[in-house]
Amino acid sequence: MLNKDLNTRDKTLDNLVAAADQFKPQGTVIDIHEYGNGNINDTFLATLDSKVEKHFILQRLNTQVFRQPELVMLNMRTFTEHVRQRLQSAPLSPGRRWEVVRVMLAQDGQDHWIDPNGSFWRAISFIDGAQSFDTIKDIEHAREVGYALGMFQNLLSDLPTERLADTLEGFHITPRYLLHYDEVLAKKRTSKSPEVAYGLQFVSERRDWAHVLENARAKGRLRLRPIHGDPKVNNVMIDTGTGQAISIVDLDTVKPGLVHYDIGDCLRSGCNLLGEDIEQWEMVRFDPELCQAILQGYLSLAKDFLTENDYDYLYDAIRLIAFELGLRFFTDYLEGNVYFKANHQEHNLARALIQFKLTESIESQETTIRVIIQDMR
Ligand code: GN1
Ligand code: MG
Repeated sequence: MLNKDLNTRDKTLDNLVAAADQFKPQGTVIDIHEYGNGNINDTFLATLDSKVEKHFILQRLNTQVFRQPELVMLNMRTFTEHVRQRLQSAPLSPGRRWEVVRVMLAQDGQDHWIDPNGSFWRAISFIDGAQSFDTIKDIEHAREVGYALGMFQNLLSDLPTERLADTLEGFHITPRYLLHYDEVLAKKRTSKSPEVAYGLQFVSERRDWAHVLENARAKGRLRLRPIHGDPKVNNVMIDTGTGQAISIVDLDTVKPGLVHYDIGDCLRSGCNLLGEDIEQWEMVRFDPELCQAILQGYLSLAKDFLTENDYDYLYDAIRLIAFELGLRFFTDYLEGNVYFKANHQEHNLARALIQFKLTESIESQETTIRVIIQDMR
């Protein structure tokens, strides 16, 4: 039994090294281990015995989620090229640096490698001298997280949306998640634990309002732009020396969308100091001071491209993306954990309750949050 385990582990390691070898720039891979805590893809940090480039990020894409991984790579290359050119032509304010990751090519010149089992691998350059955090450390960090999102969207603001493929249809379109939720419920006889009953009730009380952003888009009040799609706190890289934000990583969901999805996602993640994976879900709350700091950082750049209508929907965006993520986790729990990686059977239920609690906290502070937004217009 032990031998069999060891064999399987060796095999996995062999596979990893084989994948890393496809992309390694120079030198030999001397270490490779799991990295970060993504809910979808498998991410590894590879270390080389080279002085030029010591590390790179190796990822196995989840092709159940990203059905057309080649398009994800195409978007990533379009985006990184665009930003590199923008940074060359319009320098940043003094004392600021901004990094864009590089998509690394495999030995055959492609931007990915498909292994003999059909797994889709890609490699991305590693940003040195920076780190990310799962939760916000202090007000300064909050401002930097907001700044990073403003910078990111600003760098993309002149890229026509037609240049980006829709790599994840329905992503952040809340009514689509509701449709799927209804389908899952229709197929399933749910055991009514108190937590499940709370979730069902929670969703049913908010389902009409959940169309708010898509209705505004349909009426032409909000328009599509290139967005990040997943700007949560731990995707913002902070320079270890200066404490300044220098990049946003995880570019799989860069595609056309509403900037509101990004703002909502950044705030639901940044203003929840307990994080999105804790046991005491009842303690979760939305911190308005952090909200103010993140928005200050964000608007220092975004004020140049946001419209009056955009401001009108900021509060709804904050409330909606927390609700939507709760709905997505809850649906996945009901469906048997088919989308998000789960460490145990109830993991996605626990995650859902955290986001629902956060939504409640946002709702209970609506006036305060609206005043914060109003004061920054
Ligand atoms: C997923 O895998 P990760 O952690 O980068 C998800 C996001 C969620 C996030 C919640 C493609 O992102 O939408 O906000 O989990 N990504 C996708 O932690 O669904
Ligand atoms: Mg992601």
